[in-house]
Amino acid sequence: SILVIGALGQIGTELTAALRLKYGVDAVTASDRHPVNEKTSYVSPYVQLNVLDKAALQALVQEKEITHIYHLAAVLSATGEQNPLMAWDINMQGLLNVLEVAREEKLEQIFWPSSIAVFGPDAPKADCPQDGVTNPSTVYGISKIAGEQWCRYYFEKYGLDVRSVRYPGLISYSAPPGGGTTDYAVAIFHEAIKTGSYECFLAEDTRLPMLYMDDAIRATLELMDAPAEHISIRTSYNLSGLSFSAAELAAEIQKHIPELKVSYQPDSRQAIADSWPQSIDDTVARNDWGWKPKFDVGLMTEDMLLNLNDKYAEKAN
Ligand code: VAH
Repeated sequence: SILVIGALGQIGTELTAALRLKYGVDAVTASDRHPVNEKTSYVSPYVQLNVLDKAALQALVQEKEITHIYHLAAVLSATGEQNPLMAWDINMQGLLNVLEVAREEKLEQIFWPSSIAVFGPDAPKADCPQDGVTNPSTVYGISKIAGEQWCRYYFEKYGLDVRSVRYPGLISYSAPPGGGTTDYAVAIFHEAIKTGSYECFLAEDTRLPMLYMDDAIRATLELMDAPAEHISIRTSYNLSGLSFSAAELAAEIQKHIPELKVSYQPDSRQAIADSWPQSIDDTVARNDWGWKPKFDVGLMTEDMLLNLNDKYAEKAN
């Protein structure tokens, strides 16, 4: 059966739902470090698990007869810069615990997300290639590039079927992101509906690689379903979907909510954003396992507003 680690996070909530739709609710155990409460009831069967506790992870894998792990728990770029060594410990030790348990328990497949944050200021800004130079500026990026090398090591040395994609900034309406530099692209939708004004923490011309969550989840499932012999990248696949500036996103939302007012007050996250590519080349993913995004900025904006309006309408009732 399947274990999702970090099931309460921005990706985890949606990946848990998608995996349950595909394999059945009882085939997927959701876990996160939070204790069981009313929020976790939405993703039950749920187990509290701190991925830094290797023994607890191993016991859970044995008890639930886990064969696949989707390990999503991590500290993101902005939060990581506030507490570098904590971010390194959680991101690195968490992954190593998963890889070791997977090896010892002979698990069938592991998924682990990397990020375009593995690229730094000396990587190509436009259409950054799969083999672009990776000198990350953030601890988060360092933990992701190190993690990619560990994934490849466990594949080559132990034959562990670990697969990974370098997610761009992810935009979704289900669970709020936590501590990312691209979170502005989610917050702006909520503020557009709630207050009609948004103060963006990045400059208006900041252009970053982004992906709509529906596409990100589909990419993950398609990668995991691809025949092993088609997988030529055992570090992590570049993934691309959208690329837009903060101003372009604001303008797209204003087509639906003309009264939206956006101001731009760059903060410490600007330096992180400026260190990343503005767009990504994902030719290798397209060639190896047929990746193709479906959502452009227009479709994404419509889908986000539609679902958030419903969400806020429910709250109002
Ligand atoms: C972050 N959302 O902002 C994550 C992601 C490419 C950005 O890694 O840290």
